[in-house]
Amino acid sequence: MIDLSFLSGLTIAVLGLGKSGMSAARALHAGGADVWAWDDSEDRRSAARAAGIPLGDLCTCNWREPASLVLSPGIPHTHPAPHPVAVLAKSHGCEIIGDVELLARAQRNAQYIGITGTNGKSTTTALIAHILAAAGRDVAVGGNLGTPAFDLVPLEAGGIYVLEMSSYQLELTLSIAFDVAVLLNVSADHLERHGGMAGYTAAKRLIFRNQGAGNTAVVGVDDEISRGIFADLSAAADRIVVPISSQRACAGGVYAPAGALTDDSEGGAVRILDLREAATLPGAHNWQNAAAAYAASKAAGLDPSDIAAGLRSYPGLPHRQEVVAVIEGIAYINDSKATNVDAAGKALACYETIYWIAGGRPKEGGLAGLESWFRKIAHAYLIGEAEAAFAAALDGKVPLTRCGDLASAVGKARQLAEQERRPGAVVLLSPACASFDQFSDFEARGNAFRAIVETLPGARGAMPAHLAQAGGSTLQ
Ligand code: UMA
Repeated sequence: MIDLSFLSGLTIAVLGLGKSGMSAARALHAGGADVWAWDDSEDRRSAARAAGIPLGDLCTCNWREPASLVLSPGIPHTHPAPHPVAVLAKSHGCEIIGDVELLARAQRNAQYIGITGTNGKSTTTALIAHILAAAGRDVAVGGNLGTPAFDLVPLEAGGIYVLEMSSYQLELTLSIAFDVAVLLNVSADHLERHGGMAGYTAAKRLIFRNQGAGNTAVVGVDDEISRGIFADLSAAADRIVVPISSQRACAGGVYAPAGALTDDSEGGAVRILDLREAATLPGAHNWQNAAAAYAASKAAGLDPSDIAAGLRSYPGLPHRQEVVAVIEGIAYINDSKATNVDAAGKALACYETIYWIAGGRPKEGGLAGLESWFRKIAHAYLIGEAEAAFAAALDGKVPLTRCGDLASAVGKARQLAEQERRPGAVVLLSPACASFDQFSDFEARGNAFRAIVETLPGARGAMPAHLAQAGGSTLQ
């Protein structure tokens, strides 16, 4: 456990006893802090009590005592309305911080790589950690990715924390200077929580806060907002700034148009790898992730050849275009994490003949924006609350079957795919919907898909060639 004994004797309030809050409260209690923990849910408070965490009602306590309020990232402290406890803390001058801030104060000798962006940050985080670990570096990976800061191991000097940072977490991380900070892209998300696009962008920008000489900023330049941030950081000239792109060559940067990963960061473009060889990184969105991971790993001191080896051996993340089986030459792909149209479009872009399982609890806008991929869809299998609306949207454009549930959809997709035997066929679960109508979360939905596929008759085969080349266009 990470040692927090430097806080021994201090009163620390902890609000939110989910994953991150429980983990922080435990570490604080073990370190000798006087912990006042609270959660608005009685169930969570009971679980904390059972785990020996001292509770204190933070709405009625004496706010002159706590030195800090450790707030869970999901709890608002500004927009749409601050939690009453955050208001009390602020009015008494008590700092409001998150678990990553505490980690940085506790583990001062470690290095930190932080990754943010609207899309791709989990993959990029996992990819960087994989590349560093495969090259023999001492790494701990977590943050928004799922493992809270205080479930990570303590690292000696030379060890590297690789942390996925959400906009929520960045607002609660005050003093950290990331040795390497990565911003992949910015598009509209979590707007209610940040009071609009300007607030969301400002939160994302915090990944670069406190950086200085010797630190590296890796910045995507494929969207306008990130390009603006890149221009600002470059103009400030107070740190190393590396642009990355999946779309075009960028001077002094790392880029991968058509999957051709190229390093131009040292003056002179050097071809590193054809990313179409990296079967677990299909599509242009993953080529941006790979370019960012390359730039970050190089900034952390790795050789290009070690980074290329790590990119090749990356096993992929569950529920993100995860190939769960190959049966009769047909790949079954679990992309349950695609809970919106944007994410589903990225997966649809990667394959040529798609037996597409979609639906669940629909998001605003339905399937709008996916029209350009309809030509690749051999047949759509619709499930969940979105079934009727998606059927109406696809009617006359894509052959479809209303299936009700996932098991029926997989069964019907398999039957037709095996009957048609079209080249490059994939059965793709990429729902473009939330899962909550039929599952507890996207992971439960993806696990259910995997379980259903694993019961299908037929042996697992080798990765078909069309998957190794997903993303498609010819390397120039
Ligand atoms: N709670 C209150 N009062 C409130 C609201 C919540 O007491 O007004 C309590 C809840 O009862 C619950 C706890 O707060 O017990 C939940 O806290 P939380 O929502 O911060 O969730 P954690 O379980 O601590 O998980 C958090 C991240 N969750 C969010 O940011 C919403 C996880 O990111 C992260 O993996 C985890 O810490 C470990 O670092 C998840 C996420 O959805 C994956 N992130 C968002 C995203 O990716 O879009 C930002």
